[in-house]
Amino acid sequence: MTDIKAALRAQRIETPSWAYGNSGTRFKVFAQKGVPRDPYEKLADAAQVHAHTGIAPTVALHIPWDKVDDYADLARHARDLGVGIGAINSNVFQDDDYMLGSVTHPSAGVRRKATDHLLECVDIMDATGSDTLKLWFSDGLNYPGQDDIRARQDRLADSLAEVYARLGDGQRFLLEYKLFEPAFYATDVPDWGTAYAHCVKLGPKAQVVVDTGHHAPGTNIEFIVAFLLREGKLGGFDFNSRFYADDDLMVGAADPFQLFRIMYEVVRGGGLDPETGVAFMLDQCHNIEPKIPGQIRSVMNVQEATAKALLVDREALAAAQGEGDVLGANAVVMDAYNTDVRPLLAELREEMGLAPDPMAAYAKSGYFEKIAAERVGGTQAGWGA
Ligand code: LRH
Ligand code: MN
Ligand code: MN
Repeated sequence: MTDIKAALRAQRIETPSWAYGNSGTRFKVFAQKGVPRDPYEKLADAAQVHAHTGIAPTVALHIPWDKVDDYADLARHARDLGVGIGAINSNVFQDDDYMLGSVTHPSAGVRRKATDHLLECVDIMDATGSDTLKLWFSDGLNYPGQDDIRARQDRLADSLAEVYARLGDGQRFLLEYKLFEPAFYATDVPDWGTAYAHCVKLGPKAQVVVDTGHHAPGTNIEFIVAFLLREGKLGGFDFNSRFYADDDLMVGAADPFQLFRIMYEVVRGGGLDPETGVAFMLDQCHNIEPKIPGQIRSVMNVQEATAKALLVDREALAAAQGEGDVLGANAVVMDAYNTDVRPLLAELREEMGLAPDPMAAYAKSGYFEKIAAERVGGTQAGWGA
């Protein structure tokens, strides 16, 4: 149990700046009280999540949603709040120029603009001390024949190579794949295989990020995780839940069993060891639920799944597997999944000097009442407008 607690204490879960701003669907963005008016206030809210969970010490930025004049100053502000800047997320999808793509666009001028933005994101990594650039491309096609699928792969490879060459020591990029949306016929980085192939060609500073919402229904995500981890190419996760498409709901809400299975493969592959660099990031939007508690709940959901994964009796499992004991092996896994880990986590938090129930502690803290009174005219997260 001491080992399990040590592993849980060492786990780090990164929250996204865009989870704190107003968001919605393409039908409606619902404004909530007290939402941040600028990136500085988003960091203050993220610091609350860390204060109550103890395991969320970094915040991902999204450029230009989190554009500021002085990024070093933003990083200093984060440090003052007890948090740090995590992954820098690029945005080459919210400009009229990108209607037909960004780095895969048929026009060299648009491709230049997109790649320049990615390079600017590396400058921001330098200024903030972030070690991770996250690349997601909305590039794709709506109709057969619209553009040359193969040429678009060449253009993608050229841009990635340029960005890769710009990375400094200790910096990396994570390439995110997504099955569909906004493109409906063909996406240029649609799956882990495409992302993996580009990353392998580039080298060790390029890895794949698995956004749990970016797969076809029924996809065995834990298999992808096991495979990428084995190859040293699992850069991290964008955690969220989906029922139908890229729903961006709270991780572990739709399918806690899937989250457990994913976390078991992480544990099995050694991915909880910080040395492996596997980043546990949330990529969610809280459209109808309050944002800070939504993030706290999500961090707790990942932590619960991790605790259950750590509880799997690996020796008993290996023995059952070795004997071909199908039901016995399955029972070992299900025993861990069916364990209520909440008392263990409450105990751990008390050992860490935290309140045992982060949701209740936040509700009691008065922080929401304070920001609701102080902040007027909070900004939109940038997503879902
Ligand atoms: C789009 C997306 C992607 C990015 C995020 C900002 O699907 O969810 O996962 O990481 O927007
Ligand atoms: Mn994502
Ligand atoms: Mn997404």
